[in-house]
Amino acid sequence: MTTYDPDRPLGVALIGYEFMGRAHSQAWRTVTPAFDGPAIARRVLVGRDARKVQDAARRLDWEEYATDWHEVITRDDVDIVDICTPGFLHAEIAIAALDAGKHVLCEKPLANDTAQAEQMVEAARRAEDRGQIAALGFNYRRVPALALARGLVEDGRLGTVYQARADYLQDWLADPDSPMSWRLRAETAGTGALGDIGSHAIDQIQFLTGQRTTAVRGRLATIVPERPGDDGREAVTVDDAAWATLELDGGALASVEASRMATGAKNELSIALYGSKGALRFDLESPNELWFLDATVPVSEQGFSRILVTEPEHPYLQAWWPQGHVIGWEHTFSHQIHDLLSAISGAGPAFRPDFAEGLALQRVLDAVVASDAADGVTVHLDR
Ligand code: SOE
Repeated sequence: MTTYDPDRPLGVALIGYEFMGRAHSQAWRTVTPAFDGPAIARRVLVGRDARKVQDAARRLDWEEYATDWHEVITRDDVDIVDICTPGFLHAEIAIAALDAGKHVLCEKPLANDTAQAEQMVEAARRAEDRGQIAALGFNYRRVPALALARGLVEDGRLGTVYQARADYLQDWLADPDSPMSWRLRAETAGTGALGDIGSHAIDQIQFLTGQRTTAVRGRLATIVPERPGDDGREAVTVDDAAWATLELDGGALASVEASRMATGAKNELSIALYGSKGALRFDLESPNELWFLDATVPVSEQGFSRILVTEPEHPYLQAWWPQGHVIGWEHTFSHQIHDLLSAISGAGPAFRPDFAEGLALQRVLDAVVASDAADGVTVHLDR
């Protein structure tokens, strides 16, 4: 089991070097110059294709590369295993790494189905008893504007939250000739827009309101049923778009929309919260801005005001540049790693979300699928 020794750098192994692997690599590189915290060593980048992973390790600045994650997770000089693979590999790697005594950071969603997620939570419980951390990477919790929004809700500035909305819209599948990939196959991705980006939207609703989902109605659509594959047209086996309404345990109602076919929307996570004392709005395409309406002032003076979330007083901003010098998407991953390292060293709070929260979210995703299969009926979740 790995125990934290401030005199020894924490060794990191990253599994996966595509889009998310690159984003995490960037964060492992930038976290130390930006934040105080434990020293780290970017030991090894892992991928199946030797030539590609060797090239990626050089470009992304890892000490070594490897093609077999089984060997890497038992290395004595590796303390943290960061999993950026497609979802169908999360469970096997995370469970093995936790059982080998390592801290684990796993990209969202936790798994491709609830059964896998449950096994991961069991492994996490065993590991947590030994002092290890099993962290789940929902990076948008670390957008400073959204962390600020959470703080405003917690401080009661919205009063009772009546309703919430989160839409995550992308358009990279709007062209019906966009090719097949692992993200479009159920056996590798689980679900489509629902799990990939709808999961962020649902996580934000639960994170920002501090409420849990108790009931779900959902619809899924595969708008383009076949796309170009290696051998001609191949069936798409996941959703292109998903819709859900959520009932939350604090009484709020929420709506969620996720689409990869929303023409013109590049990476639009737009969120709104409406409460008895105020309202909030956020759009990821303007990530440094949070819009707040204080409904406790006279109606004649009410209006949404734009908070430029770049002050050193704002969450995570002290680590970066002087006020007004905006930060972006990639920084959310540095914040995530900073929080993980703080939890490991004991300098900060326990890392959230953990695997148990990932399982709870997986149950919401499964409920959307079950509701869609039953023509949109309400699916209730156990508390
Ligand atoms: C692809 O749709 C994707 O990279 C997601 O997998 C990420 O979680 C999201 O942050 C951006 O879009």
